[in-house]
Amino acid sequence: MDCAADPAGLTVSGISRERVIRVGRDILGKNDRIAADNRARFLADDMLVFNLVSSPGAGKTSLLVRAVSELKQSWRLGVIEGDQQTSNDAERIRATGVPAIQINTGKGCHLDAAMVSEAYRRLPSLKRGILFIENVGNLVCPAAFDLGEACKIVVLSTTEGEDKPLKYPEMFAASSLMLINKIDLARLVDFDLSQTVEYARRVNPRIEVLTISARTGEGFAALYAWIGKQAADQIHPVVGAAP
Ligand SMILES: Nc1nc2c(ncn2[C@@H]2O[C@H](COP(=O)(O)OP(=O)(O)OP(=O)(O)O)[C@@H](O)[C@H]2O)c(=O)[nH]1
Ligand SMILES: [Mg+2]
Ligand SMILES: [Zn+2]
Repeated sequence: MDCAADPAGLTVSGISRERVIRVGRDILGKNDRIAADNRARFLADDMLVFNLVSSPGAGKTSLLVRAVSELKQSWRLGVIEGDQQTSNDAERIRATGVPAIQINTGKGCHLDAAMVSEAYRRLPSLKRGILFIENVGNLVCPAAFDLGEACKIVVLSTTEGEDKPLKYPEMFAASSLMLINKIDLARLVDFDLSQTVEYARRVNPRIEVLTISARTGEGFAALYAWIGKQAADQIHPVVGAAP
């Protein structure tokens, strides 16, 4: 059993359902304790931390490359990248001059709080800055693993179809912001924006929504304003006002 995100829903042949549930709960309980430690650490360091989640290829790294290139003028930034294999994504971030730590989860399908704790220790001091965590591309179990973040941002691209919030409700229910990426392709794929927003609000009435294109930069000013709003209560910009 690799992923214990929903122990009540798991079955493993040869092992009683009760034991599967108990093991799953133990894993999540341990994760929650480490996540609480991470959260305390981030608070002590005045850090604003976002956990980016999506299906593979929705555009998390592309939007982060654009965002950190622009936000680095005003904020101390760091990125933790999670993938099963390769350090491609961390290298894409480092090319912007922003520090990035790659975590390879191997057979694992999500980041957990212990992995983030270890990676955060390896980053340079980011006090009063912003840490972006790019989770493994997976719309299922990253929803259940708290990393100590301020909030989750779910990225949904226009090419994935409108019904993803209904099919993977846990992720959309756990997220504060839905970024609809690849809006430059919306017309090409007959993407129905209002239908997607309606589905997302059905599982999470409070979810905020922004449309962006990591390719063209459309919508990024609004994204930076949203980040600035989150930061206003928690931390102070390193240089001048938040963008
Ligand atoms: N047209 C278009 N393509 C995009 C956009 N954002 C990302 N892409 C493309 O989508 C593909 C996947 O982008 P990534 O940024 O690697 O996606 P990801 O979510 O980081 O992928 P994983 O880390 O593998 O889960 C790449 O070919 C990008 O060039 C966008 O806004 N518009
Ligand atoms: Mg990526
Ligand atoms: Zn998993």
